[in-house]
Amino acid sequence: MRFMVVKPRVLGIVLAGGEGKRLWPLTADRAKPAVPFGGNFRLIDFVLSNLVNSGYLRICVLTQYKSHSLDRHITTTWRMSQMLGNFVTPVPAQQRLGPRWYTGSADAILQSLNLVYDDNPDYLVVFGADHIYRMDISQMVSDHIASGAEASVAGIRVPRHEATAFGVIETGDDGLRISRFLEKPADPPAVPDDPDVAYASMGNYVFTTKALIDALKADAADENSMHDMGGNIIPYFVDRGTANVYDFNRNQVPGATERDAGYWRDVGTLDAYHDAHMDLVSIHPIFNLYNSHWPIISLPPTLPPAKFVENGMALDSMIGPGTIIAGATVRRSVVSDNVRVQLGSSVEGSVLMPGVRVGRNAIVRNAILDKNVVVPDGAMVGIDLEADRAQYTVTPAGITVIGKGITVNGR
Ligand code: ADQ
Repeated sequence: MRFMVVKPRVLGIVLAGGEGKRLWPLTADRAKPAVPFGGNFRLIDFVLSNLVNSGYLRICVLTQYKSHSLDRHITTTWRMSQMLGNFVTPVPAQQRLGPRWYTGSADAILQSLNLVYDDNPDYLVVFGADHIYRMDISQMVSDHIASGAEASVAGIRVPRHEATAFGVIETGDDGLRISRFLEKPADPPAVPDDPDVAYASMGNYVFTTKALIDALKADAADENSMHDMGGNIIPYFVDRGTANVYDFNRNQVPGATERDAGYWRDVGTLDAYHDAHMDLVSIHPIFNLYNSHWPIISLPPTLPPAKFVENGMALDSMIGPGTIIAGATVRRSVVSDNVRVQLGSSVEGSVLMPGVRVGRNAIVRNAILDKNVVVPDGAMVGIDLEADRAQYTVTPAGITVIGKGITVNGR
């Protein structure tokens, strides 16, 4: 007798409506998931690549805040074959349940349930859009199905002092069933075997469809709810005793190196964003963008290769197409496409987005320069932090961040 293996029907929902206040000024006129990352990607490309590489080709991206560049990016980069029934579709807030924007991430899904009814999936994969990582999501879905849980939460061990920014998970004796879930606790509980480590939610969930619909409806009727996935919906399933953790450590992605297996970064702050870039350029990269077995997908610009003239050079750096380094030195930096760095200048420990212009004899150190920033001849960024702070953003770790299109004051 032959058995037919019926693949479960899965719909991906990417929560991409976050404002990303802590990434200001990079989010001054774009949603956080649209913030450029790693030369020619945007943050959202990581979760979308993970979904697509995992075989999930039906994806709704829920947008809200300043969503124009995000919409444009999704429709130009992530167009899929509708004929095969595959899609990545940006779904803006539509006030389907009355004249209100999304009040929280759970409300975003509640207001978009028409998409779920239309697609009729068995399982919903609900993922955030703000993280740098590789993950085979089908392994988490398989575990979810085998466990019989209604909700599964991806969990990762993080230093306990960082866990105040996350949902923190405690499990029962089996290490699987979530016994307590605390959203952004002031004093995060440690894991049993290490007082300095907490078990954090990655903000990535798998739900059995009907169970999530019931939970969202119950939540909508609760006047005291913030309508937040981490704050309300996951605790609802924990109270019912039907929420499991999926340990990210168990996830295996083809082509991962010993160094970058298990890599996951929440780039919620400018310092975390800068650090994650430095992870890319270290000699043995802590996160390897060059793993072609699990590609991070984007649409490369149609530009000629990067060019180095007049002894211009770049060391321990990534340089995008269309960029010209002329008689200048770039070190430990991620330089995007269509950038110019002129004679006698030095760029170090920095992230330069598309279209940045660095004139002659200028210095850019430990900085993030958003699109089309101009650093005139002789100007200095990241040298006198007090002077930088008076005009731009300087992070707690001393990174100078200059917003889109600004011309830096010359000397
Ligand atoms: P946060 O990231 O702080 O914590 P949130 O701001 O809700 O939670 O963002 C989660 C995702 O939802 C992001 O991708 C964001 O863009 C999106 N989002 C936020 N508001 C939205 C809205 N109104 N409409 C659509 N999308 C929206 C969450 C969890 C924690 C977990 C961390 C991991 O709540 O438990 O530890 O993620 O980073």
